[in-house]
This record gives sequence, structure tokens and C-alpha cells, in this order.
Amino acid sequence: MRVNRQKHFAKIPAQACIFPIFVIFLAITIFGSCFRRQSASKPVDKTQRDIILGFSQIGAESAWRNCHSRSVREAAKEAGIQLLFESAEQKQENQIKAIRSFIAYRVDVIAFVPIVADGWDNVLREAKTAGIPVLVTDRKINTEDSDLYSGFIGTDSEQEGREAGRFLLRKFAGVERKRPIRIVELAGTEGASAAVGRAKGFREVLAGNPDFEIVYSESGDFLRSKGYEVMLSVLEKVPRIDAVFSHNDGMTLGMLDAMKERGVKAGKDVVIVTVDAEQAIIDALKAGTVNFVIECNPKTGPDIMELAKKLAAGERIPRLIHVDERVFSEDDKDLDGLAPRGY
Ligand code: GYE
Repeated sequence: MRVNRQKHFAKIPAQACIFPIFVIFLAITIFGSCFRRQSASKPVDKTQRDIILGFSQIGAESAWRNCHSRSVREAAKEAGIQLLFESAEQKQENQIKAIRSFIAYRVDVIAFVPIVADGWDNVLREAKTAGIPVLVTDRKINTEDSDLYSGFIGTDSEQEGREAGRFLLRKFAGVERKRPIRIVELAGTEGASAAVGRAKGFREVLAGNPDFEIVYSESGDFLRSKGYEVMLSVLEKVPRIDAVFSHNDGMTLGMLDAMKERGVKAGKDVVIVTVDAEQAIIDALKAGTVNFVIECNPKTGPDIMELAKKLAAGERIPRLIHVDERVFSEDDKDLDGLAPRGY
């Protein structure tokens, strides 16, 4: 059956139409007056209204990273900051896309963890043109124009590398040897400032000392699975390893599995130095399979929110903030066995 719509509507009685219109009108009037009252007593102040922070995270490659993401999310909630959180699955192009989407969304502040140090100038220029301040966090960037971002907060990776080198100098001091100490380096993601800095600081301390030799270095991408794989192949091809400097705990845990499988006594036959200080590694330090741990602090969320508030208010922030970190050694008598940041 065909329905003639015009005729059909024409048949609805006039009173039936008037009632819903009246209800809608009433609702708008009541809602409108509430809204006006609220805005009259609470003027909208730019610093009071919700700040929108676009945050581009690398991904979830390690326990450290997961703790870092948690810290950012919790701190944003605590600070009343609206967080747009994007995870890049270890791809720089995904991070660039995320930053572009934050610009399109006109967020108040952008913060990001650069997976690698190079290649950010174009997208940061776009943010600058849009008038959005940028905070670089955790890892550093290389840029031709330092005005492209407002400041950095994160870890001092060169210092972490130096701590690793200094420990080995102390550990092997006075030990009679017919040959140099042979060191393997398990490096982080290639081109990441955390890996570049740790390698640099480490070499700086050992440079010019003929008693120490870095005989092999390979990237394990900060991943536990790769730490395991790389160490299995290293144990096949590199003879007489005295020490390993691993750029993060995740890779170290994988490496310890590989050593155990091959019957190598980590912490005794091979001295193990690692960075991060997650609970599993503090446990390994207590058990004697790890010798030295350099803490890297992932709980920077609250500081990031403070800085984001300042940037949203148009204030300047320090160019460089390095967070507090400490070290843990096999010689620590008062080691209570708890990871400092509880993850
Ligand atoms: O050491 C590692 C992580 O960038 C400092 O990245 C960070 C490093 C950290 O995945 O575990």
C-alpha cells in the first residue's frame, strides 16, 4: 500500500503538535536560565577551565614505559587536565600523526616522548605556527631550532652511562688481569636519546683506559624478548665476556634468561650492570644475578602536569629539567629489596 505522506501529516490534529513544542520550549527556558546563572556566578577564566593536553607516548615496550604512562594518566586526572593520550606502537610516523591531530584539535599544550632524537622539526614548526607550546619529555630531540619546543623534562641518560662505567672501574679496580676486561653492551633503540646518551656517558668514563674494552654492542630495542635473543647469539659468537652493560631492565631480564639457559652464572662469571630499577631487577640484585642498577625515574607525570599548566597560562618553563635518580649496588648493606618507584 502506498502512503501519501503529505496527506498523512495533514491529518494530525493541531493540539497534538502544540504540546511537544511547548515542552521543548519549557526545557530550553529552564536549562538556559540554569546555565546563565552558573556562568554569571563563575566567570570562565582561561587558567581555570580544563586545560587540554595532547600526549604522544611511544608505546608499551617495557615495564618502565607502562609505569610512565600510568603516571601521566593519573597525574592528569589529579590535576584536572583533560588528556588526549596517543600510543604510537614504536613508530615515529604514528607519533607525527598524533601530534598533527593534536594541532588540528587545537589542544592547549602538546607533550611527547620522542622515540628517536631526529626528524621532528617539520611537525614542531606546524605546532609553533598554530601557537601551541610543546614539552619534550623522557627522551631528548636534536633540532636545528631550539625555539621549536618550550622545554624538556626527563632522565639524564649520559649521567646514567657514566654511572655504569664508574661502577665497572670500581668493580675491577686492583684485580690482577693478563688481558683487558671484555664488555658487551646491550643497547636501547637505535637513535633514541636514552640509548645514545647511555652509550656516550659509558664510553666517556672508560675512554683512554686500556684495561677496558667494549668488544661487542648490539641493540635490543629496549625489549625483553630481544634482550633474550641478542644474548643467546652473543654467547655463541663472543668469547670471554667479563661484563655486560644493558641499557634497560627489560633487556636485562631477557638476557638473564638466556644466560641461565646456557649455564652462564650472571652476577658471578659475568658482571651485570643495568638501568631502570624495576622490582624484578631489584630482586635480581638481592639474589646476586645483577651487580649494579642505575635508577631511571618514570614517575614524571605530576611534573609534566605542572609544566603543562604553566605553558597553558603562557608562562615560560626551564629549558632542561633532569629528574632525581639514584643507584643501587650489590655492596649496599641496607638494601630493603623494594624498587624505589614501586613497579
Ligand atoms: O629506560 C626503558 C624504556 O626512555 C628512559 O625507555 C626511557 C627508556 C627506559 O623503555 O626501559
